[in-house]
Amino acid sequence: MTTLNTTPRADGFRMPAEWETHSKTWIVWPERSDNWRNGGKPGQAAFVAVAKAIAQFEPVTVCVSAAQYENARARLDDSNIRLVEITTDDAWVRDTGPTFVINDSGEVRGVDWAFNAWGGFDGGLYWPWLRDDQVARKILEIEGCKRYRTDGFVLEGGSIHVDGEGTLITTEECLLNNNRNPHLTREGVEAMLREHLAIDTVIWLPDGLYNDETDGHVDNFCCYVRPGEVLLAWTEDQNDPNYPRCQAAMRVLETARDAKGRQLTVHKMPIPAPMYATAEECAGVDMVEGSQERSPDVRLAGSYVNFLIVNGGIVAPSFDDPKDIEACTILQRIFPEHRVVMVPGREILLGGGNIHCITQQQPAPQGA
Ligand code: KQY
Repeated sequence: MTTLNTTPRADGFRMPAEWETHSKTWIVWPERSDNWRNGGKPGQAAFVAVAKAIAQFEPVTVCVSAAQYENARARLDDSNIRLVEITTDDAWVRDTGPTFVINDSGEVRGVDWAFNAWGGFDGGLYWPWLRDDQVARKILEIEGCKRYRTDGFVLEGGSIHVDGEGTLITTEECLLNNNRNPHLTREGVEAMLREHLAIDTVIWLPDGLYNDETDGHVDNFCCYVRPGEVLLAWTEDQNDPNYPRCQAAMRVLETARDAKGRQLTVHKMPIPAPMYATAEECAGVDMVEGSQERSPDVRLAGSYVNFLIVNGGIVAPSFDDPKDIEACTILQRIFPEHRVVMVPGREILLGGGNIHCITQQQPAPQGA
């Protein structure tokens, strides 16, 4: 495999928007029992539902350990789902996989960001994380894609969203957190984003969703839906700890200009009613030193914004909440050319994220 010592921007590559055509979507099979309750079985069923929903629209590759290969192959009984054996620490390929970049000559390459399990020894969610830090390199090797490695610069794919036209949205809570790149200023972080994703404008939201264990990943809070238009998780309830976060984000988005000089249209997506793990669900998670402890007192960071755009479809979480129908209607209105498929998201939420967090799209070559 070739690791380049240039940057994507210098080589004429950019990160495409999620709605640009994909060649496939990647998923990693969940199995660690200190994150996924009951030995990972309910989580695996949830991931199967997501993989099959995506496979209606585009090919899916699932990375799985040798120990789980047989089980995963049997459960993922769909001719559009390929399995490859990869050792991982957990199952969040949005954050551990490569960020793919493309050029106009039909080439796809990947950025392999350094990964420290969402904060290393300062609030990170598990140790060791070496296998997860290797996931991007292994995927790029399987795909025969050239690689850019950002040794010393930590970033997770869930902490950024782009419009494919030079603008990126992120949160200060995550990218300026001391547990990611304490050696860099805001300008230093922006310089890395500019060079590796061909970004001209960074829009900084102050925070992500309340209690998001990733330190406020933007993909659980706000996303691009088309150039010049974003979808923001929203509550009108002043007693909800998300209220000031939503207000602060709205103030930024209302005054922002993107890389093309456009003002943004902001669509609102209601936040589902507060959700908590039950005592029984928490008891099903193995307790291991250094891993995230689960408690029925801690509100889960549930969000309908944590969906994936695929070729002709939207795969979004439902929560058995009356707002599920409204969320589906909003997504269908915003994406009239796509078919919205809702998949139960509670089990993935119990693990700490949702559909966008467990998927990584690989763009199709353009202009080839
Ligand atoms: O992107 C994400 N939401 C990852 C969350 C990791 C949670 C580990 N418990």
